[in-house]
Amino acid sequence: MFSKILIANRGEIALRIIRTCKVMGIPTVAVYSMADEDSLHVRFADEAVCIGPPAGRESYLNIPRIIAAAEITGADAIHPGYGFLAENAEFSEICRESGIKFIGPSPDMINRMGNKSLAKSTVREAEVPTVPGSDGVVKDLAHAQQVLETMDVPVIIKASAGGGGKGMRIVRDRADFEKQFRMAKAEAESAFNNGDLYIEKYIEKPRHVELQVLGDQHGTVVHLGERDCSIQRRHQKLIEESPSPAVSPELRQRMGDAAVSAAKSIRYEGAGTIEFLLDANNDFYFMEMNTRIQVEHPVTEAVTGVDLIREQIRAAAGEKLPENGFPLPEGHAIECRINAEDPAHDFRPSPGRIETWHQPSGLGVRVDSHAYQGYMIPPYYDSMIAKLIAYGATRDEAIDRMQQALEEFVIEGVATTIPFHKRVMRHTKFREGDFDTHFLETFE
Ligand code: MV4
Repeated sequence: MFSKILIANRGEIALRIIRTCKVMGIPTVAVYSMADEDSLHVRFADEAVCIGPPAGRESYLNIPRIIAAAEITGADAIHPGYGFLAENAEFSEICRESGIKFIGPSPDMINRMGNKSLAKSTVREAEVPTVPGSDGVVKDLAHAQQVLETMDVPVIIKASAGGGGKGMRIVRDRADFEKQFRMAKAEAESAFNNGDLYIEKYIEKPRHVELQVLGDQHGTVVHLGERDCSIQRRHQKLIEESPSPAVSPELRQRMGDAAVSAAKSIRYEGAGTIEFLLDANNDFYFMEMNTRIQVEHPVTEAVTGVDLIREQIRAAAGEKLPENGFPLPEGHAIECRINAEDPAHDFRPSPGRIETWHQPSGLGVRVDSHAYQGYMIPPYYDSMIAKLIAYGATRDEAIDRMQQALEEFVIEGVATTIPFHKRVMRHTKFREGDFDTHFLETFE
């Protein structure tokens, strides 16, 4: 096992990782920017190193400074959390060259899944369902038009180097295709320095259902059920739950098998997520693989009782997944992301000082947060200040507990997404589990 872990992140996830390290008896090193001197992760870690000015690229994205902090403190492993360097193949490589274990996948695995077109062909070989469309990237406009001839509209043009919704173009009218293709190409070239595009049939009103997987260094891969992340706005998830109200035991079996095949196709190690689109006919298609721990991992923890950060650390240290697998998921969990954003004004960021902070508690209630009364929310990073997770025996019980917890949560001084979440929890369609990725576009 590792003798000391450096956490290359900030905020709630840094705190979350420190907690598990403490439970495992592993000393921790926090790194922090000059904007985060008063952040809880700095106080809760055994040691802390300031790595630079507030801007991400000078601190949490600055590879030489993070490696130097690990070397100075004698850390033998780095946990990257999510965002920042978590899916940076070069960072994984530099850790390896520096003799520091990156708690996450190899550079190869990150590269393969980071290229969305390559990821799709890789899992397709492993018999994972993928959306019909071009077989890999289209080499130019003429090739793209040839592919289009064989398809029905609407289609979607995607950037190989994109992901998370960046650089996508929907084409409903064939006459618009050429223009959209050129624009997508220019956008991909400037945003990602890579103009590779591929084409898919556009799935109307899908649900976003993702499978949590865990792999070890001995070739074993298991899944821990699904999360439904359909409630999102401009590709930012706001509410996630497990299990998905749309997934039957039979569908779960098939999606689980597909997710395990996808991860096995690259001999995946550690925690990963296989994203699927689920259409109105209950057909599912591989979308992307995320090679990191995700923000919404606590809903899976709530229904399985598995500490996913602990499993990441164990896998990175070469330990085997448990012989008898993990307990089957039980009950229902929902997560609401509490962001310092004003839902009454188009979710505009609302940084500043938290004047009042009273967080909820009670049976089946979990709050993951680095914030506290008096905390200054810096304007430099993302706006999430807490994750509120409610668990119950049934979905209705989880929603009732979430509603009660949202009522108890008092945050003053900054606007938050709490009022928005209260409205969603009351919404008939949400209560019925009848929603898709377009739910918020018509939410009133
Ligand atoms: C799609 C799609 C419909 N059809 N692909 C958005 C993010 C990226 N992971 C893929 N995305 C989509 N790909 C086909 N062939 C619809 C989306 C999509 C979406 C997916 C998941 C969650 C929210 C979404 C919101 C808009 C579009």
